[in-house]
Amino acid sequence: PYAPSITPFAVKLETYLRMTKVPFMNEHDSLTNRSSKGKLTWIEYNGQEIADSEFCIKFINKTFNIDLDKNFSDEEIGAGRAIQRMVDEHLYWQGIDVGKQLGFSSWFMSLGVFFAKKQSYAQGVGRHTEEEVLQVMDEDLQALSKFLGKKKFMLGEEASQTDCAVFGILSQIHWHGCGGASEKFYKKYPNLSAYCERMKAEFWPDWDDCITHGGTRKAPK
Ligand SMILES: N[C@@H](CCC(=O)N[C@@H](CS)C(=O)NCC(=O)O)C(=O)O
Repeated sequence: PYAPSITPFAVKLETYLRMTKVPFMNEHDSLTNRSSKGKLTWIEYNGQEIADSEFCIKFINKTFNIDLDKNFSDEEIGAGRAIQRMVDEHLYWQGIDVGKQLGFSSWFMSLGVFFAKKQSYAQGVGRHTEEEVLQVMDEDLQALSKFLGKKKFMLGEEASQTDCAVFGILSQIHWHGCGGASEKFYKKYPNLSAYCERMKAEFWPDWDDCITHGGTRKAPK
């Protein structure tokens, strides 16, 4: 891979840890070592396991007394939450479904092929035609692009929790689009790719050490 993980939720969570400067150590065994909810990406703190990226973030906030929302208005916080839900619970599934249809040439690569078929059917997106899936994916990307506009981060000049979820998902299209349909749509929104590069520069200065360059080497970190 060309991003540190092929799961957007891992990129999201690690970006949050980096943003909040909470020390952490990665274990790259989540394909076999799942959370209590049976999904990838979870944390362990002093023997306590927390599943699901959003519950992990809540736990981190409470444990380390972190409040990244404090400088944002209620309206911004509300919009940020809606965007986080859109990318985690909606745009993600379009990616999974495109993965199912296009196999390795899409942003979720092998993961899409392994998990996608049954799950996306159960979720509902798997019942849409390919054209419909691509259309709603494009609409989500357009919404992100319009909301971001010329701002540095999703909610303004300061990065927020919302940016972690957005970057998690966009990192998969930006670095793992592999010429698939999602990449074609994504290219219509240059402010989103500038945003990805900005997030990478700000929170992942060691990015190159965290990736395997398409599986051609072991990531040094
Ligand atoms: N809501 C969860 C979603 C996690 C998730 O869907 N992870 C996917 C990988 S991207 C997974 O584990 N899929 C495998 C499965 O469902 O069996 C979170 O935010 O952590």
